[in-house]
Amino acid sequence: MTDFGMTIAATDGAARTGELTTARGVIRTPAFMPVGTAGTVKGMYPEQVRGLGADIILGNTYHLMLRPGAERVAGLGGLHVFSNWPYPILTDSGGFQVMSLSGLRKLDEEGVTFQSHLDGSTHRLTPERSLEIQGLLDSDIRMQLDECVRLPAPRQEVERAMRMSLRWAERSKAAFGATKERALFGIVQGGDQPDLRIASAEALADIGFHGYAIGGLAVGEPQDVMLAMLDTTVPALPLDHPRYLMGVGQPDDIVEAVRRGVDMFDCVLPTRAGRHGVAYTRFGRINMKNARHADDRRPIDETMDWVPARDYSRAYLHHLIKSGELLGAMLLTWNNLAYYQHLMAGVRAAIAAGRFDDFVAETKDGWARGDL
Ligand code: PRF
Repeated sequence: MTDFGMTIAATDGAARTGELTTARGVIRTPAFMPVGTAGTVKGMYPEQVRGLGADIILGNTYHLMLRPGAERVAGLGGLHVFSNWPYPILTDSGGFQVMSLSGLRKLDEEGVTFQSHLDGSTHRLTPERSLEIQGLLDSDIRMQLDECVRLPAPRQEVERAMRMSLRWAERSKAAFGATKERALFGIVQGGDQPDLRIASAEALADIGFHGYAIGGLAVGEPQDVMLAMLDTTVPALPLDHPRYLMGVGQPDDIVEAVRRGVDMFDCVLPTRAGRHGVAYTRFGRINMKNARHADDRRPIDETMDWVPARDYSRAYLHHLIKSGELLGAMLLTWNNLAYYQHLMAGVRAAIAAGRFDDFVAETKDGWARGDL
């Protein structure tokens, strides 16, 4: 397995900033990947997502295999052509979505059989089939199939899932084979058990991957437990490979994970919260559904250089969201993704300038100030 070209330009404590080079483009790290579950970042034009500074987006094996089908996407030229996003795409392997979305499921050593959340039809994922699907989609970064356990869970259950995920990691690497110009990431599991986390990270590093994801967090545990797991896991991972914290998170989770050495993130929060009327801002989250906005002529934040924060009144956004209008969801999604990318740009610049801790303190002061 060749190196995947991660360069680290600067470090500040455990935080790092640099670049990850893929065949379809460079990813500036720390990076936030907007979630494009079904081949679309919901409510956003691809050009617009790119314009906000996203170097990479995420797609889902689980959704795309069910609809429109991986073989169909391959026949149509792959996910990049199909969705008009010619830049890097990371695909998740499906294990987590099977756990969180599908109906009846049966897990065995070989893989997982589950019922589609769309029509109840039966499907099967194995490490080999997941990698085959990710190959048909032709994603740039592919994830091993893993088993993620919701917390809290008994230690023996966490350990069983972690050990099976390691065996699936081996099989995923064999299935990925000698694929050129694409990357495969392993996924650390181990729940809230520090020794299991370290064992998982070390075993994955021995197998050898282009990058290492930290899975099984933000699944019901408090933030201090998640951060403690990062404190123990990250130092057990290779220094010169990207680290990706899956499905995280709130802006505050992201900066705290960067402080501990994480390079990549994805989360549905900015897009999902936008559709539900929540705006992310320098002053924390604003619920635009709240009646206090009904007569407020002010924009969300006129100091920001993106249209939805500057050019629309809170009153109008409130009206759109209350009326269930598409434009309300679109404008708030746009604002939220713009805020997340703005935050990541600030994070990268602060690390490069050696002032990451100050940046985090200032940023948190803003969030704590709240909306006026
Ligand atoms: N595994 C995979 N995808 C994920 C997770 C995981 O543990 C999580 C947990 N936060 C989000 N997405 N494959």
